[in-house]
Amino acid sequence: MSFISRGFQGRRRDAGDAARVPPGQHVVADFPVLSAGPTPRTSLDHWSFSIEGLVDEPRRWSWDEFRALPAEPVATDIHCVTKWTKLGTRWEGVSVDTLLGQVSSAAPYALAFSDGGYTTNLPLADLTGGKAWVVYAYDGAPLAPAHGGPARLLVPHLYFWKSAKWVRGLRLMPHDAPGFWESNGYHIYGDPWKEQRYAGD
Ligand SMILES: Nc1nc2c(c(=O)[nH]1)N[C@H]1C(S)=C(S)[C@@H](COP(=O)(O)O)O[C@H]1N2
Ligand SMILES: [Mo]
Repeated sequence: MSFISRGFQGRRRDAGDAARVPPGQHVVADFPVLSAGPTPRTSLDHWSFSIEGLVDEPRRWSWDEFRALPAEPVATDIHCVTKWTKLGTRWEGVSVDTLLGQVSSAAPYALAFSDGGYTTNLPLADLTGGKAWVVYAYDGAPLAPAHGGPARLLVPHLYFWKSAKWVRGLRLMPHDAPGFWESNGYHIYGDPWKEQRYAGD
């Protein structure tokens, strides 16, 4: 009965989707939770987002001030170093360009810091130019605490460990310095398209 060759049976992901999956990654339908520690709970009354370090005047937004900043929807694929990729995730938040636009700094690097002590380092060039956001909504709902709510960094062109959950600010730095996972064997930069998973990759 089978005159269709095996290779053409069943539903296949189309070539356009395949081109979106970096080397060594596989696509998942669910949204795994990966946290190095417990989920911190900071009430919105006590939440703030700060830009500090190598900056003329440090800047700090309360939750209400932060939520009053212009926001935008973001639809993007995300890639975890543990090899899952999730296509077409939908977020909403404030572009890091908007936040950095309110400070004066020539710093080339940043360390994102979070409630609970997590940190991750990024070049400023990877946080600017429409490539990074501080997001507070996922799939049309407030970002769940397990996924970094009330707000997380989203830097989807790098492995997802760079997208610090429960983010509370950026420390602007004169030089690159490893964050939590980068001090524990992960790559200093983390480009999924170059498979920069571990130090030395
Ligand atoms: N604060 C904090 N942010 C974090 C982590 C963490 O442990 N703590 N894990 C990172 C890693 S390794 C990944 S893959 C993603 C996981 O995000 P998710 O739990 O929403 O999938 O968050 C990143 N951001
Ligand atoms: Mo990860």
